[in-house]
Amino acid sequence: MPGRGRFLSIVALTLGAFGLFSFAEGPARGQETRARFDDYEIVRITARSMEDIEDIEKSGGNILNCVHGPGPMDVLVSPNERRALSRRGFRMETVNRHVQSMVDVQYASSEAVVAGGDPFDDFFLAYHPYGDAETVGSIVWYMNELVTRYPSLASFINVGTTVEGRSILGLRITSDVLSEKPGVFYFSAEHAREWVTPPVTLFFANHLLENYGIDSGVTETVDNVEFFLVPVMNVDGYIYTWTTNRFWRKNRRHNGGTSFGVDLNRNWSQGWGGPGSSGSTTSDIYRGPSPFSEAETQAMRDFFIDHPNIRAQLDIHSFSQLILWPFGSSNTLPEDQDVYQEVGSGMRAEIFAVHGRTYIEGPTYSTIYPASGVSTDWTYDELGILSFAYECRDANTGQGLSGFDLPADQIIPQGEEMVPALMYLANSNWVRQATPPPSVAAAGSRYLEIHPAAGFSSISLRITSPDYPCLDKYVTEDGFLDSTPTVQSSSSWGTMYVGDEAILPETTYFVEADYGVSGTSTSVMVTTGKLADVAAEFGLINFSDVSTMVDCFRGEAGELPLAWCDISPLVPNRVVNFEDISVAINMFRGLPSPYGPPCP
Ligand code: 0X9
Ligand code: ZN
Repeated sequence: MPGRGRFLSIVALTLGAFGLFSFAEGPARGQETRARFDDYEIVRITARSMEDIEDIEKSGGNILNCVHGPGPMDVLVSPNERRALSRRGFRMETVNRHVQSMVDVQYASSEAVVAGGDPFDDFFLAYHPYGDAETVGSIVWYMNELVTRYPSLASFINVGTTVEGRSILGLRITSDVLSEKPGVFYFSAEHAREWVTPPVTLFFANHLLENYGIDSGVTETVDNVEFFLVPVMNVDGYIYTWTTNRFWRKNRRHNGGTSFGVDLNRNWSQGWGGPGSSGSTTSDIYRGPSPFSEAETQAMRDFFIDHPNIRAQLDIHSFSQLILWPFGSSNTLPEDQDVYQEVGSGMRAEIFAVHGRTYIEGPTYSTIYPASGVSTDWTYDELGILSFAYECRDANTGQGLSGFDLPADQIIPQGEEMVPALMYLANSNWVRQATPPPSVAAAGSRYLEIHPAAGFSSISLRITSPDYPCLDKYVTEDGFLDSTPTVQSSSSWGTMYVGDEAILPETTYFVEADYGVSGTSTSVMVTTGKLADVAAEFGLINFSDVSTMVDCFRGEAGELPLAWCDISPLVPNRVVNFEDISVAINMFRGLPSPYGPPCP
């Protein structure tokens, strides 16, 4: 099933952050019911094997390291958990006894900023809850401010819906100087507790917007690249870290019993179930019951599929100061290892130049540890997207602080050092020298995806067969399987229109033709309603020509200028092979095709 069409929408901004759900770890009725860590400690344990790591997890200890591999581990433990680990023979050194006060400082900082200064200008002085457009100082409010302040450059995107029904919101940032450009997708907080990561994405968004028209490099990039920025992928989990448990990592799927959560960065399908993931529902690296079982990974997957111009992605995590690339599921180098190495070390140098922080780059498996079902492996392997994951500050040196509790006064330096690296990736040859993808792309042998530009008034699909005029055909907004056609079929030519209203921009429409007859002479064509835009939007098919033909068939534009030609070689098994529709249309246009001589 190809990706589904999506609407730009900020309708679902009510997030139900407080008090709508109940959780295994205790009721979530606002901040007074946040789990407290008064008697907790962070202890350091040296794990000798993966079995040790499993044992630590079984004891209830919450591993805080980025690196889940043999070696020193910082583990958050209650007094009981500490005793359980002791009984299992683990030797521990206490590295932090003040977990609760560390967490309190972070929660409090947001409120202080809202109360004290300008919530927009001071946004990066503190961490912030997810919130909504009306909640001043929240993440969604900040995005809404950016959209309001820079309406010609920034708009909301809604990637999809979480398991608890919230919208995964982000920003699209680009100018309208060009209509076709390569895209990059940067997202953060796939893991809920990695609080420094949403501000990185938002700091970058603000940087692009406030410097457009002022800084020539930013202006040139925003003119030539389409940015999709999602500060919080794991919305439910992130909210849960504010309402209930600061150290929550996974999403909030109910696994049954008292177990919640799937590690979203183990749930993508490439290498799913492999090393560095767990089948145990209580594990922090639980991979879920099946690949893409989770609403959040499905939404992201579909967004990538729906935006074939995306050439690079960055999945921003914390902590350990790393720049990672495929593969995580096996010790195999990617085919484009040279490109990864070049761009990876380029970004490392950009980061270092800002505040002298050292990041280490390399393939995930060999640089940190095996991790299967991670986003980067899927986007690279499946879609050919140049795919990186960052681990932000702090370095993994273990000063006894939780790496997820980076002091808020490091948010700005963290943002500052990331900006040039994120620019570097967007301006890499891989992104910038890409041929703009055609907006009409085959999504499988029986599908054609159409990406209409803004302002189109119709899509029509025409299928004719002299042998069999009663054709089955569907055009839907949301894939066609099991769905009722939303178009009227009219006229003996089988022309269909998607309603009479404007077609929604940014929505993918799927077209299927399944006529089920052995037509000796069969023709398929697709057109959209607004020819000027169409010509600019579609690189592959010259729709002006085709629609002229369609108009002729409708009797609206005089004589048919071209003859129909036989495209039966394109339709093996009586199913239109839409992969070849551009060939078919080239044939109509009199251009050469591998299927024989052009049409007369
Ligand atoms: O284990 C992970 O998922 C990542 N580390 S973290 O501490 N943030 O949990 C590392 C995996 C790297 N991510 C990708 N290669 N996508
Ligand atoms: Zn992470």
